[in-house]
Amino acid sequence: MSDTVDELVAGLFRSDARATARLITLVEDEAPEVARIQSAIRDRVGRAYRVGFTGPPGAGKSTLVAALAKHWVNDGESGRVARVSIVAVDPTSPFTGGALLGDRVRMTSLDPSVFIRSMANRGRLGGIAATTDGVCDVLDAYGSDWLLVETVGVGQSEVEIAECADVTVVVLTPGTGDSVQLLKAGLMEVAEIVVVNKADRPGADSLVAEIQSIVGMRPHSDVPMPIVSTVATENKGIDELAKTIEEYRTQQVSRGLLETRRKRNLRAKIQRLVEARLRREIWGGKGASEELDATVECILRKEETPWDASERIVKKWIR
Ligand SMILES: Nc1nc2c(ncn2[C@@H]2O[C@H](COP(=O)(O)OP(=O)(O)OP(=O)(O)O)[C@@H](O)[C@H]2O)c(=O)[nH]1
Ligand SMILES: [Mg+2]
Repeated sequence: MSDTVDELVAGLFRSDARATARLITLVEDEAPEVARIQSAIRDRVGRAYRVGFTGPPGAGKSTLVAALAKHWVNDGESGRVARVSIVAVDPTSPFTGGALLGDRVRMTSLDPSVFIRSMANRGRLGGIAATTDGVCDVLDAYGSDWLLVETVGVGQSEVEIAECADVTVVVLTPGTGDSVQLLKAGLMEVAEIVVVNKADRPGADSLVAEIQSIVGMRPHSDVPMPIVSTVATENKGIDELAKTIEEYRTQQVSRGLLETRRKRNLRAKIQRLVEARLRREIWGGKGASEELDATVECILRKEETPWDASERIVKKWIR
């Protein structure tokens, strides 16, 4: 017989990795037990510091995150070994199964006190952010000090992931040409710390200079944005990056900004969940698809405009 949610949560609180993994699977699968899990763990959520990492494919995010995890595990604050959890979100198509496996393999060589979870961004009703957030909550209750969330930043996903994090680190690389474009396009919106990884490659210094000039043009650039150069494969710059993140957290806590940030994240989370629920109600119900088809025909026959159709459908739900 399979374990009940209560048994699994008891296991989670004992930091049992197997129970934790099972709970994460339930959250990932958006199982009916999710509501129960959330209320069972809520008192233990909020202690972990959540660091989001985003950037173009292949920038070295996984390598960097693994190096940081090692750093924090070995260099635990207050003499105690820190517990680090990693969530790698793969927002690309199912064809990247190989890359996902690559991540798992590359990271399993880490310390056993590092909990790693890869998840694919497929068919999430509530969107990737809601699921990631739920998984992070479980890992928070597990007792993580550091929660590192990696996602490829190529579109909207990085904005959503930023809403799950206490701080967002954007990872760029020299020599590819797309880094500066991405930064201008949207990554800048979420960047709080920038990493120039693969600094062993030509063009690292000029990339730093370019980033500095872009950062300087931000409308609210009252605080300078930290830019850290790293060579993740050689463990270079990892100590400095860890220190930068720690200082960022200290600043956030002492200025009351962490609380503000978490409130803002929570607002976004509630909105996302409500919207997902409404989408399910409206389009997931019986006959919804047929009604949509019929509406299309009506519009094509010029009997209704798309605007009128949307009004009619919305009015069915808002009374
Ligand atoms: N030269 C050099 N190579 C690096 C560095 N960091 C990572 N790499 C290599 O870059 C490749 C991609 O690294 P990953 O860590 O998988 O990059 P990623 O950003 O996680 O990739 P995706 O998750 O697929 O987007 C690997 O072959 C790494 O060994 C670095 O600092 N210098
Ligand atoms: Mg990766």
